[in-house]
Order: sequence, then structure tokens, then C-alpha cells
Amino acid sequence: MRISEKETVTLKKTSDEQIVFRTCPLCEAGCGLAVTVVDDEVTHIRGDMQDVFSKGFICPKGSTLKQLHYDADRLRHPLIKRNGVHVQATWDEAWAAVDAGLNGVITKHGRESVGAYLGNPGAHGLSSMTFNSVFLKSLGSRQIYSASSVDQVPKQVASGYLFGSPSTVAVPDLDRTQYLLILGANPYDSNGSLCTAPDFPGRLEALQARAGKIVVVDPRKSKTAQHADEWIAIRPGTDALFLAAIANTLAADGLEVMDQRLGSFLNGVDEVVLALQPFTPEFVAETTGVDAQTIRRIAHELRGASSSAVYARIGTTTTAFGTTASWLVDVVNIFTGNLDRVGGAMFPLPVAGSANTRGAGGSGKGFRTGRGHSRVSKHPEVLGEYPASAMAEEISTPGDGQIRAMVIVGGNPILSTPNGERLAKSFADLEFMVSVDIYLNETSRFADVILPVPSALQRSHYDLALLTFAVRNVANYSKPVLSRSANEPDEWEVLAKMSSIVSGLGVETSPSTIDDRVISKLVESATKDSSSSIFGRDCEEIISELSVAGRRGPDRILDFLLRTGPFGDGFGSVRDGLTLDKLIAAPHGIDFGALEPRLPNILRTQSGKIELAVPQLIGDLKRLEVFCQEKIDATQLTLVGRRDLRSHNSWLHNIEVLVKGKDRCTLHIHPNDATRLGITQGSAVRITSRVGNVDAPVEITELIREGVVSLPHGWGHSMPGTKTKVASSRAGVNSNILTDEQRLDPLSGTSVLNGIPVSVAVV
Ligand SMILES: Nc1nc2c(c(=O)[nH]1)N[C@H]1C(S)=C(S)[C@@H](COP(=O)(O)OP(=O)(O)OC[C@H]3O[C@@H](n4cnc5c(=O)[nH]c(N)nc54)[C@H](O)[C@@H]3O)O[C@H]1N2
Ligand SMILES: Nc1nc2c(c(=O)[nH]1)N[C@H]1C(S)=C(S)[C@@H](COP(=O)(O)OP(=O)(O)OC[C@H]3O[C@@H](n4cnc5c(=O)[nH]c(N)nc54)[C@H](O)[C@@H]3O)O[C@H]1N2
Ligand code: SF4
Ligand SMILES: [Mo]
Repeated sequence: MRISEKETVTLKKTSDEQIVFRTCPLCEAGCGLAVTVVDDEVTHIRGDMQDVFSKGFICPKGSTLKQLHYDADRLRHPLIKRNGVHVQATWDEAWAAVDAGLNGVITKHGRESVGAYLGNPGAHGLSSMTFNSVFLKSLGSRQIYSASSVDQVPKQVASGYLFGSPSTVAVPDLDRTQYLLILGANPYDSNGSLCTAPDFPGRLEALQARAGKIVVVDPRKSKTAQHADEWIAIRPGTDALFLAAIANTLAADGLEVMDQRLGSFLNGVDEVVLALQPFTPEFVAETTGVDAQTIRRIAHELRGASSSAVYARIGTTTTAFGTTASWLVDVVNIFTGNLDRVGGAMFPLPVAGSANTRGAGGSGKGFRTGRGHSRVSKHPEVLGEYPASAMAEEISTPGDGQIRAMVIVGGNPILSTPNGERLAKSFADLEFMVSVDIYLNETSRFADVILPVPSALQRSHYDLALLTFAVRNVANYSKPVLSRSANEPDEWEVLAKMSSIVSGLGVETSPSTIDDRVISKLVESATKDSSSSIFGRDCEEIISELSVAGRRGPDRILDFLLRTGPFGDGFGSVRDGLTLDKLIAAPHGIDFGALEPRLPNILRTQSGKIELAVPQLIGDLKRLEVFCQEKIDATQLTLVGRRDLRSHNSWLHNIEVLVKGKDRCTLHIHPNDATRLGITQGSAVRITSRVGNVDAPVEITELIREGVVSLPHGWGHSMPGTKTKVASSRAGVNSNILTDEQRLDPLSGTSVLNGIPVSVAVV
């Protein structure tokens, strides 16, 4: 039947069309979406023009929350593995199986025999941000792993040492800086990381429009490098040296650019200057592949600009000197006088609070690692975890404390962590595994039970984690767009149930019992904290105020965090302060303004100063010096990663509109290397590293440094036992078959994912 235009209009009028505003939870940018819903069905998603932070910007992934919701492969029911095949089960059956599986292993081998891996979506979910830790606490095992140790831990460790808390990360003041030095980040494709800034590209273009300068340090001429004013093609894994030489130059030029205010917050400047003495631009030039003159010029430009900021990400953190490089970023920002200064590197004031807004400001307990060591390789504990790289050996090495069961929450470590083949073998040997995941994929196929969670559109949202790294202080709450059936428990309910199972409370205990305990503990500790706005108040009164209109779970916790946060109403003690109700009444979010200086209140070091010269970091400079003197093999190819705007880690490849078109899982290689190796455009090559090999098609391109090849991660969807039809038809290869689990940054336990020695040959 053809519907005439007039009839369509009538149809629209009678149908229940609504536009619901919400934040995209996929990446760190957190763009505002305007979701058109007709009769409980999403018809269209576009950018929310009125969003206070993103102002209409979205990338091609944002609108695919719709496709993701309707994806036939997305799991709606629990799966249980029977005779090697996953079959649909009821929630009661699934819980019984999880209870028997996990408690069976705990009874037989103890709590340490259950490990957990928490994946990246956990940082983007309100449920996971509030209940993952509840589950881990109930589990009581030290065998905890996460995506953090294949990502940002080095920055957190460096920040922890410097400022006293690992959540105190200085971000570039993007909208006001006049000079931005970017290392190992490609925000034109990634939309930014540890620097929450929707429309990062637009903000960079605005920087250039106000006559500022952008310099990108990257072995690839990434999209960001192509838009920048200058590209510096560094050799992979050498950013710490490059930054050390910049800092060395700045010190040699004199540190009077640090004003008295900043100077008064610093401990250890002289020690750092002394320790950096060997790292002259000439000393590092050959190893970094950047000539001394360029390094000196960049140092002078950073110092001479009316404001400047250094910003570094994945290409610097996932290297053997990740922590030291991250530390040197802040050393340079300090040596140019730009830390905690408008236009420099600044500290956000998160609206829902964070470790650096709670307790008495100005000093604290400080930060340390190494509270315990991993069983097999003796890696130090960092942020309550062991390195993801150590997971396989902890599972496959017999002995006391061997991991016999794994819980994976929102993670796909087979594709995301080093030596995926070894990890897959170890997962196959587990006595029991449970995945909380929305797909039957490369990792969850090993699970005895898969517990699905509702789609993002069925859940409320607030970016508890990412807004602590935002370039403006903003708050934005999203209500669920679509309803859930009784058979679709929210993610927090799944996590709370797991928590009651492993804590011994029993499978019958309801999530709301766990939830009540969580909120009671939170409120109680705030009422005992003399710096809290609810110090000395009655717990019951606060809890009953929080529970109005039956508010429960993460939303109730969020209300508590907002109201006791730096802009909160303090439950009546601050007039016009923020509450969740007020935020709900502002569907496009609330902007609390540009970043403001936060020193010294933000500090949580024991001394109450920025500890510039902690022994661990100063000590690592020796290792860096030795590394710089190693002989360079000019014929050795090194592998780096890359991200694509239409792809997201390992799991958006089942969305047809995102993966259609050209093959994205290709090996980039420089024309000179291709010629030398007899490789022609499009031919298939075998890439071999110490731990494995994969075959991929080649793209010969000038946009990469000679001697460097690049393959994106998160692909390799051809494994048996998965159910992702679209992804399997465009499988690509798993680049983490090549990354080496034995190479990591010793200070943070973070895997080396960039700068892998490989050989490449025509198949
Ligand atoms: N070689 C190389 N490897 C890398 C990187 C690199 O640059 N190079 N990058 C690293 C980085 S930065 C990261 S963050 C990691 C990411 O690696 P992982 O932590 O493994 O995360 P993802 O690949 O995003 O996989 C997410 C999983 O969660 C599921 N999922 C999606 N949404 C939800 C949800 O709402 N709830 C739950 N419970 N599950 C959900 C997906 O189906 C998928 O199985 O990869 C790392 N690996
Ligand atoms: N479209 C899309 N967006 C994403 C993701 C995604 O998978 N796809 N993932 C999200 C996640 S989990 C994260 S953590 C962020 C990451 O966000 P970014 O840090 O911006 O990550 P990439 O885009 O991988 O950019 C890293 C850059 O480092 C370069 N590089 C590699 N080795 C070196 C080196 O030794 N030195 C230097 N200086 N550069 C090097 C690479 O060539 C690459 O251009 O992106 C997030 N956003
Ligand atoms: S940039 Fe990130 S947050 Fe914004 S629409 Fe794309 S995926 Fe979503
Ligand atoms: Mo990440």
C-alpha cells in the first residue's frame, strides 16, 4: 500500500512520537543525542543541538545505538553451555548455574581461585560504575584484572604519585589554550580520551582559528596529524625520551616561567632537573628519530606561547615507559608554568565528586602501589589489580592460588589483551566461567553462563567516570529511552545478584537488599566525614530523602553523589544546590563553567605538595637512559595500533552500517618498506612477532613512518562458537595475537601494545 503524504502526516499525528534526550555512552566524548521514539520504537537518532557540552555534534557511531538495540544477535536471554553448545536458559536456571559454578570453585579452592576481568564498557555505565566494585568486594579475591592495564593506568600512577590521587588527571584546557602538543593520541578518530570533550576536532579547529598551534607527535600521520600545524614522526616507544629532552631544555633555559604560585606547590624540582641532565636533545635524537633542533624548538615554543598544554594518550601509555612518559607530560606542563593555569593543563571539578573533591583538601594519604604481588611473575598490585597480561599465566600455572574460575564483565580480553592465543587456551581450561555481556563473542564463548544486560537505550546514564576528565565542569543525566521487560534485569541488578551469590548471602537475596546496604554505607561514611556537607546528619533521614518516589539502585547513588558533590545542595544545607531532580529537569545537561585553578585544595599527597621527584620515577630514568643507548636495528619493523572512527574496540563490528565499505583491518606500511620487502598494494602479508602470526591485506601509504607498520586492534571475528553474523562476515584479524604478554611497563603493569618488533612477508 502506498501512503500519500497527507496520510503520513495524519499517521504521525496519531502515533505517539516523542523526542528523548540522552548521552551517548559509547566513547569518552559523551555526546548528547536526540532520540525519536514512536510507540516505544526508536526511529531516528541525531545530535542534540541544545546539549550544553556537545551542541549537536555526534560521530557515525552515535546514531547506531538504535541498530545495536535491534541487533538480532544481541543477547536478550541468559545462555548456558550444555555439551559444548550455548542454549537459551531462564534467569532462574542461569543463577542456579552461576551459584553452583562459582561457589563450587570457592568451596574447593578458596576465593583466590576466582579471577575477574572488567572491560571498557564498565567505565561508561552508571550500573557498572556503581556496582562493579560492590561485586569485587563481595568476591574478596585479589585476582582482579581490567582493561585499565591495557590503557590508562600509567597516567593514573604518575598522577597518583604527583598529586596524591590516581583520579587527579590534568587535562588540556582545550578551549582556551594557544598551543597544544599531542603525543600518541588521534582524537579525530577516537574523539579523545582522558580528556572528555565532545567535538574534539571542532575544538582543535577553533584553537587554530584563534591563531593557536597544534603539533602532533605520532609515528603515523594520523587524521589529527594531518589537520595539525606540524607532524613529528617519532619512533614508537620513545616518547619518554622526547619529553625528557623537552624538560631538559626547559630547565636549561631557566624555570623562572613557573610563577611563584605554582612554585610554592612543588617539591623536588631540583632533583628532577638533576636527574634529567643526561637527556639532552642530542642524546635522544637518534633513538627518538627526532633531530635535536626540532626538540629544542618545540620546547621553546611551549615555553614562549601565551599558554600551552601537552596532552598524551594511548600511543604513550601502552609502551614500556608509559608511566615515566605520563609523568614527564606533567613535568613539561609544570616547567612551562602551565599547570593549573587557564589555557594550560587544568583539573576538572567533577559535579558528582571524585576522590579529589572528598575529604579534607590540601593533603592526604598519598598514593602507592605494590600492596601484594601477583603469584607467578610477582607483578606489583596497581590500583587493586594485577596486569591483564598476567591473566593467562595465573590461570595456567598450577599451584596454590591458581585461577580456576573467571568472571568477565563487559570485556573481550581475547581480542583486547596481549597474546590472545595463549589467553584463549587458558580460558578453555577453566573449571567455570561467567560472562556478563551482550554478545556471544570471542571471549564469552568460553563462558559456562552468559548473563545479558539491557541495551544502552533501556538504561539510565550519567558519565560518573568520564566527566571527571572533562574540559568543562558539566553534568548530564539520561533517563532510559525504552522500557525493559521483567525478564530484562538492569546491569546493576545482575551485578548485585552476583554479589549476593559470591558473598554467601545466597542466590535468593534480592538486588535491592544489596542496594540498601550500599547506600547505607555511603551515607554513613559521609556523615562521619567532617569535610562533607552532611557531616553529623542523621543517616536515616538522608536515606529516606534519597528514596523518594521509590528511587533505587544507581540513580539513588547518583543523587547522593550529586547532592554531596561540589555543586550539590548538601541535603538542604546549600541553597539552590544540585539534586538529581534538578538535573532531570534539564534534559540537555547543566554547564557549571570552564575549569578553574584547583591547587592546592586538589592535592592528596602526604606533604600537601606536588611530589615531582618520587623515587620510582626518578629511578626509572636510569632504565630510560640505558634504553636510549641500545643499538638500533634499522631493518627491524615495529608494529603500532590505530583506531577508526567507525569502529569501537572489539564490539561494534556487528553493526552493518559501521562496517560496510572498505576493509578497515589492514596493515599500513610505508612505500619504501613495501618495495624493500617486495610487497604490492592489496597483497596479503604474514605479520610475525615473538608470540604469534596473523595474515592481513596491505595498504601501502606515505602516512606512516618508515620502519613502522600499523594494524588496528579489536578484530578477528572468525573464531568458532560465536554468534555475531555481521562481524564474522568481515572478521579481520586479531592484532593481539602479535602483542607480547611478557612486555609491560614495570611501574604500572600496563601492556606494551605499541612498538612490537615484527617481521612482515608476502604470504
Ligand atoms: N593492540 C591493542 N590492544 C588494545 C588497545 C590498543 O590500542 N591496541 N586498546 C586497549 C584499550 S584502550 C581498551 S579500553 C581495551 C578494551 O578492551 P575490552 O575491555 O575487552 O573492551 P571491548 O573490546 O570494548 O569489549 C567490550 C565487551 O563488552 C560487551 N559490552 C558492550 N556493552 C556492554 C554493556 O553495557 N555491559 C556489558 N556487561 N557488556 C557490554 C561487548 O559485547 C564486548 O564483549 O582494549 C585494549 N586493547
Ligand atoms: N572510533 C573509536 N573511538 C574510540 C575507540 C575506538 O576503538 N574507536 N576506543 C576508545 C578507547 S577505549 C580509548 S582508550 C581511546 C584512545 O584514544 P587515542 O589515545 O586517541 O587512541 P588512538 O586513536 O589509538 O591513537 C593513538 C595514536 O598513537 C599512535 N602511536 C602508536 N605508537 C606510538 C608511540 O610510540 N608514540 C606516539 N607518540 N604515538 C604512537 C598511533 O599511531 C595512533 O595514532 O579511544 C576511544 N575512542
Ligand atoms: S563521539 Fe563518542 S560519544 Fe559522541 S556520538 Fe560518537 S561514539 Fe557517541
Ligand atoms: Mo581504552
